[in-house]
Amino acid sequence: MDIHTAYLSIGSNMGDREDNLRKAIKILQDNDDIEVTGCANIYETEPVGYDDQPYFLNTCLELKTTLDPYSLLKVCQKIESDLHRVRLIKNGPRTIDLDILLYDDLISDDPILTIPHPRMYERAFVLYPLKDIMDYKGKIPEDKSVKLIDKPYI
Ligand code: PH2
Ligand code: MG
Ligand code: MG
Repeated sequence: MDIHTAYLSIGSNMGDREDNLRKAIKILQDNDDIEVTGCANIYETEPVGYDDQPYFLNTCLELKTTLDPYSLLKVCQKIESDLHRVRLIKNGPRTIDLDILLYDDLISDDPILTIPHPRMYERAFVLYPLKDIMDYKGKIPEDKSVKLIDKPYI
């Protein structure tokens, strides 16, 4: 079976934010079809889009997986529902959000799963952690604050 490389962005701004990130990572690590091969630092980030909500913790992961993109999306959505994510406001507070950023060099404009993630290059909260785990040489927007949480990860 082919092994693919995917990058995810994960974020939380409700409840124990760090614990939510760690729980999501653990569930991914426990999945037989996924190996977590890279973890970025955790950053505390100013909310983007809908401002009137708490700051997020964000990070990014590199995965090796035999799953196709839609199966990986299902895994991400199941983690979101298992960690009790409720959708109240678009772009609003959430216990956990897992977004697929990149999947090999796939380009897909399917509205169900657009890859690369359509807003990733506008978002410092994605690009800062992503730069920790991959060679990203592009510009990073500086309009919102992104602060490294100074703690060893995992
Ligand atoms: N996610 C959003 C909208 N805004 N802002 C930050 N800082 N971090 C996020 O993960 C985030 C956001 C929608 O998914
Ligand atoms: Mg998102
Ligand atoms: Mg999402």
